[in-house]
Amino acid sequence: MTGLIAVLCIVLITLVVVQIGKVTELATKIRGEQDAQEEANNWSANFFLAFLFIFLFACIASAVYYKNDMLGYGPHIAASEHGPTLDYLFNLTLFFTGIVFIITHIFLFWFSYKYRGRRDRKALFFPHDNKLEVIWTAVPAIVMTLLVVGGLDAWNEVMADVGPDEEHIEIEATGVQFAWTMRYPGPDGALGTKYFKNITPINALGLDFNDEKCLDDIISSAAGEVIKLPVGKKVRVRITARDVLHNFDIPHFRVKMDAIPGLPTYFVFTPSITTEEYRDRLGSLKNDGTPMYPEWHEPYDPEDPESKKRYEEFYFELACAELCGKGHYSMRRIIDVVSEEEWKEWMDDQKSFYMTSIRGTDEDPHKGKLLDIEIKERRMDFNTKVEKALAATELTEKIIRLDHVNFETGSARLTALSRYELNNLFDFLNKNQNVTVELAGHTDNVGEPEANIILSDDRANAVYDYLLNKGVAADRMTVVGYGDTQPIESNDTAEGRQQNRRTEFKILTQ
Ligand SMILES: [Cu+2]
Repeated sequence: MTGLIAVLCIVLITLVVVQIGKVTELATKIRGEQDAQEEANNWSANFFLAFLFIFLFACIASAVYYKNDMLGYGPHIAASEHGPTLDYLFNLTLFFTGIVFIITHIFLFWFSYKYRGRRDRKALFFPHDNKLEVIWTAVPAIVMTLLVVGGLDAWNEVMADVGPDEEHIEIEATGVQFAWTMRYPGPDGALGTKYFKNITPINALGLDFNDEKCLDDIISSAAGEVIKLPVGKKVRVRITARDVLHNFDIPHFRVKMDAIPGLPTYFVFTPSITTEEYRDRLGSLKNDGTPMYPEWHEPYDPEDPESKKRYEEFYFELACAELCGKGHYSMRRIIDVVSEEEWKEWMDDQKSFYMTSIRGTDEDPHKGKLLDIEIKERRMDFNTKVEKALAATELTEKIIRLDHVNFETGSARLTALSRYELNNLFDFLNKNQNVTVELAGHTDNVGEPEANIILSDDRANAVYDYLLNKGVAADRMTVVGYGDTQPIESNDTAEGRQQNRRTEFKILTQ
């Protein structure tokens, strides 16, 4: 029905237009062709003049009106060290093209007005003029050369890579439909290698875990996770893509670079303003106490007038500036620039991807082996425990559980990895020759109590034998098998029973 009405409307409008045309034609014949032509020319000329003023006014007015929303103007100063260079270049280009833009429009429309067709005037034209040709070729050429040379200079400065020994933080951004996966180097400060053939559903970047540098790398890919960066520190971002073309864009930093599958690119920049400082800028007040930028003082949530103000919720943004698919918009990530101390604290809290998602799984090439870092950690852990026990006065506090000493199921055979903890114990006894210890075995309550006593005794003896072989004097160690008589947790749950199956040592003298 609506379609039919629309068609009818179009037909009627066409009829009206045709009729008007016929009437005008008749009127022209009555008044004479030339008069009508001249009248039409006058109308057009006036419209051209009106357009000139309205158009130029609208251009300038809109620029003034939207000034505070444009990068480089109002509150939006560049938040990186190279940013002002680019802003300057943009403004310089805008200055020259702006002049040309205004002059060209004035000439175009003013001439159309002034030299409109008249019966008593004949058009004058130059077929050729060398002087004019030279002027309007040379002037743009000189201006263009200046802009291009300035631009190349800025390009070389902005795109310079870090020097061989220059201090910087190397991070990696991988564009995937539809998210940015960020990788931080972890405590070793170096990103590990990756290879696309290693990609699995869990190992989405294809990290090579045989490369030690990969083991502490931190990965952040969830859209809600904040990307933290330290202020005043040079950051080099390796930019890659896993599927299609993406574009790594942080407008406030004036950072923008294509992310190309198979061709890594990079961008080096130094954040120069913290998020907090930028918020202060957006929320700044005039001398009379009114907001400098009122739009930033509106509630962040338009539905809730009590919510925080927009400037208080401001974050820098990472976007994808390439139309990479229909979920393209969801690649937005927020960036928080903080002080170096705060950044270090935050980094310390981040967990390595390998340790949280790969360690111990079938994808782990180090499965069944202890990593150097784990050995070191366990040793530190052990040393803190013995120091505490040596300092303690209560006898119960002198008992130390050997968390990493394990036996094969139902037997008194030490597992291969137990030696690390036993070596820690040996080192301790070796260093503290006055210390004598009781080695104690415990079991859960599964099975016959007598059998448990025997098993725990055998297990404690296995530890005794290990230490004896290493050279600890026999008279410094006593062995006790407690069986299931001293549970530390309830035997009703699997976890409780696991806690109860344990090997301990007690410092008797020191
Ligand atoms: Cu994208």
